[in-house]
Amino acid sequence: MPKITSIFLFFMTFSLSISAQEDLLMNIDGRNTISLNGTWSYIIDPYETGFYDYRYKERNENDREAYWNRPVTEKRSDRVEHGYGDKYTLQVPGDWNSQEEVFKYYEGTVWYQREFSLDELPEDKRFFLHFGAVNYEAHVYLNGKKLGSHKGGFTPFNFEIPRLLLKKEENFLVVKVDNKRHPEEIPTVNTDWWNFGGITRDVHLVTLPQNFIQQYAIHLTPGQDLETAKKRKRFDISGSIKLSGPVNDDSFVTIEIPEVRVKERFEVTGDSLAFSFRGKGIKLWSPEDPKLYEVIFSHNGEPLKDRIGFRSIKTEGKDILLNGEKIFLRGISIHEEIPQQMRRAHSKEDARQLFGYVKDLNANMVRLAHYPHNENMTKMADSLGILVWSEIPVYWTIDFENPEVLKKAKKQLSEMIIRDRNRASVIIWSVGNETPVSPVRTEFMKALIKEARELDDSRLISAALEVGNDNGVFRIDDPLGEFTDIVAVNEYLGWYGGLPGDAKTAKWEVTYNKPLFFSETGAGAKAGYHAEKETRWSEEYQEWYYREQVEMMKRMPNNYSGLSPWILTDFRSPRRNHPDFQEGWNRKGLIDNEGNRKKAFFVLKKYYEELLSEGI
Ligand code: GCB
Repeated sequence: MPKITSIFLFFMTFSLSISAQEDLLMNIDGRNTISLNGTWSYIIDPYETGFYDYRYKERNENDREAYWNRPVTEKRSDRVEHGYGDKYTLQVPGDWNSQEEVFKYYEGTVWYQREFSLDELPEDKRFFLHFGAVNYEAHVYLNGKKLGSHKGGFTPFNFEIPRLLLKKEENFLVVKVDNKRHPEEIPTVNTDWWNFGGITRDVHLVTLPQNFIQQYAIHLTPGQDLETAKKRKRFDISGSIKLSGPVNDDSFVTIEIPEVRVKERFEVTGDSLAFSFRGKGIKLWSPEDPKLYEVIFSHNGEPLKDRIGFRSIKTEGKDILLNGEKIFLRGISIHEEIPQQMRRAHSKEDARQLFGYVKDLNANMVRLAHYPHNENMTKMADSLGILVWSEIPVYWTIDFENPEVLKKAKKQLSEMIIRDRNRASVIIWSVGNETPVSPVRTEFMKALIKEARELDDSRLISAALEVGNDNGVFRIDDPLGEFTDIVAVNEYLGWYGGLPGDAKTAKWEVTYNKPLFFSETGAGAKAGYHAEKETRWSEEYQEWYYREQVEMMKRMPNNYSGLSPWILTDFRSPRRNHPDFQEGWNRKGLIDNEGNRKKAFFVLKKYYEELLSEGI
């Protein structure tokens, strides 16, 4: 091929790959991958010198001082003012804040760089770079070319690598990561958690055939007569498959569940398929028996395996029904943090630690606040039988007027749902937390709810709302409650206003005939600080708060369906600056930053134990 044509083709493929960013790959564990985790070099770049020239113009692609380019000097007189090396390194996955003192409070740009080689570079394959999450904005460059960029700190993304760009040896990979907060981003500038920056989750090179299964969703068909299905042990199963591109005639996808001898073959036209079939002998997934089946999707002889549980979740009037039976959510809220090491959680080991605490509490549910947590959490929840509330960081006062912000929220929502809609544990998608009531905000949130339902009609939708206190009467009448399946509220009676004892006389009124869930309640305590119960920050105060709350919960109207108090462990927050009790920690944890259980932990544990023994 003459040189000119190959260059032309190269740019064609390149521009195509940029527009294909939306094509998220899911089930990375089931694909053919090479891990790019490990030690990366970095440059800390608060002025963004690697990105802008001295006139503050974006550098052009071949600029030697662009930090995406390999710094080379050919002659002794050549000048280069940047470089990567062994002296400055960070571990991936991981936030940067916990890895080097210089990063503790850093918010800005850091360039990550590593090289990789491949054992083989088959002509008939396609290659993608997949990131579990980068907080917040990532620009990805390979061998001096930009593959694309992504915003959103807690959701996955991928870029295709144009074939001609990839080499067998010395691939020079650079990621510009920027965690600066902005008013028009999600979350916005104001939160109550640490803005951990960096490549916080796994990085993979994924090798795929020319046409492959990009995404799939599979679940019990909503709306079927579950009682009859359970009696007959024959369930309607349905879902969809999206291929990476349109197929020629006579193309098939097969779905197998070997344990129950399901093998279904579906013809595909175009690039997608909606399917349904009967599954005989399937045992439903539940917290008591979190049964998972190996499910194999195959296209062109390429199998893609997953472990999937089948269950139904819906509401009926004031109740939440799991597999047709009323369920009470004994929950706890969690941030994605390992407090002992002041870092973001990311690994299986981390998930094991957090779920160890959850199990010890006798909880059956977690609210993964306030953003989608890493995939190890939802996968482990699947195998442990823990129910999950998963949320996007539409938190407090984001810019509801701005249509661009709505687009960003929808994008994060869809990335969360596409990644996790085959996790039986996930029963609730939450579209936000404590957003201030106004018509524009309600329209914004309604648009998110609509989007969530379009992407997944097999789960419940919620949002954590606020509640007003009218002389001891707590009225839940936020107009958003009309559109969610569960009315969830955050409530802090006795911490933000009043004393814990005020819970004794509090009255609750809910405008909606829907399940009521307490998505937060909590009080701060410094572990090891003991005093009379009226003394703020003492373990006794927090214990008192929990005792009163539990008693109040027991008196709740009959639509009360569960709670996820705030919060499992103390967590880092720059808003929390009391010099003795906080020192940069939100102290509402039931467990402190060294893993010690505070007195209140045992109050909640006992309540959950009682509920359990009553079969609730
Ligand atoms: C809330 C927020 C949560 C905060 C918590 C607190 O209502 O939803 O993100 O951390 O209160 O501790 O004040």
